[in-house]
This record gives sequence, structure tokens and C-alpha cells, in this order.
Amino acid sequence: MAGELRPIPLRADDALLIVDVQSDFLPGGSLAVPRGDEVVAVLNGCLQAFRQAGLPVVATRDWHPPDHCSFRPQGGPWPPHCVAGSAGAGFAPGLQLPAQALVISKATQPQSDAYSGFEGTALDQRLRQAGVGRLFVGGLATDYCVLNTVCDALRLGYQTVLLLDAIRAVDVHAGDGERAIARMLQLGALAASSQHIWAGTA
Ligand code: VGL
Ligand code: ZN
Repeated sequence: MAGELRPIPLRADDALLIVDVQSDFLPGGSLAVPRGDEVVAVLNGCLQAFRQAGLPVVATRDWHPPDHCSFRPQGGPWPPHCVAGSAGAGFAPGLQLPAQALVISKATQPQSDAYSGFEGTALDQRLRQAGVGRLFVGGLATDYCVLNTVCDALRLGYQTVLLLDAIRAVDVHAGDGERAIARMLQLGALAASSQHIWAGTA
């Protein structure tokens, strides 16, 4: 993929979208994503480039009530995780989110889950208000919330750059992460490495 090797100059309509980089999804957390902690340093590099370019940053977070339908005691598939206001729901320690970052909480109601940051939130509206046309996406987990967020972004007409070094998969079934990446690229996401983001003007 030659496109991965070219530097990508940031544009005035770019935003960085960080998906669910929360303590419960890191090793030691209640729904740990293998090597999930490795995205923090990579995303900090991206945050620096976006800060330098004066471009917006959005962070989504899973923000569940204690009796959320996705939790095993309620018959859902997951161990309880990211309960609103709990330590595990906090952004990863070390993630250098700017004070002005837009935080989008999702899946906040007991009876419905939402893997996409666009589902049941004002994310699309807020991005349009800010004149955002292209999204650089990283975070957790590749095969759930990153996949669903990227699919919605593409459907809603955003150019979408998937930062391959800034995502990690749960891999409930071996290969889930790789299949999710293939699906996102097939739908039109562009693959890139955080190293190719260039904060200079085009
Ligand atoms: C996620 C499973 C359950 C995610 C959220 O952020 O990818 N995965 N809730
Ligand atoms: Zn969840």
C-alpha cells in the first residue's frame, strides 16, 4: 500500500478522533485489550501534531450505567466496564488530551449499547459545526468501537484515515482485528501510520 508511505500533511478541515482510550480497556482493566496501552504513546505523538497545527481533538468514551445491558450480570457479552464516573472509565493515565478536547460519552443508557461514537450522540453535529471533513482515527478496540465508529464516519461522508499503529483489537476470535481493518479499508478508509502525519501546512 504505497499510500501508507507518503507523508500526510494536515489540512484545515482535519480532526483527531480518539476512540475509548480508557483504563478498563488497558491491561489490568476489566475488559483489557491486549497491548491496548501501546496506543497511548502513539496517540500522544498525534496529539502533538494536531496541537501544533491548531486542529481539533475529539475523544469518545464508553460511559455505561452500573446495570448496563452489555454486562454479563444483565445477560450481555462483556464483563462490567467503563461505569460512568468510575476509575476504570477514566481516560488512560498518560494520554495527553488537551483541555479543549471535545469529550463524547456514549452508551449511557441501561437498555442500549453503542459501539460507534456517532450512535446516539451529537458527534456528527459537532464535527459539522467545526467544519471537519476528514478524521484521523485511533484507539480501542479495533474490532468493536473503532470499527463501528469508522463505518459510521464513512457513511456520513467523512474522509477517514485509520491510524494502524494507534489501534489494538480485543480478538475474541483470532483474526477479528485483521478482518475489521480489511473491512474498514474496503469501505474506503485510508490506512496510515501516525508517523506519516505532518503538521506543516500543505
Ligand atoms: C468496546 C466492547 C464493549 C470498545 C466497548 O470500546 O471497543 N468494546 N464496549
Ligand atoms: Zn462498552
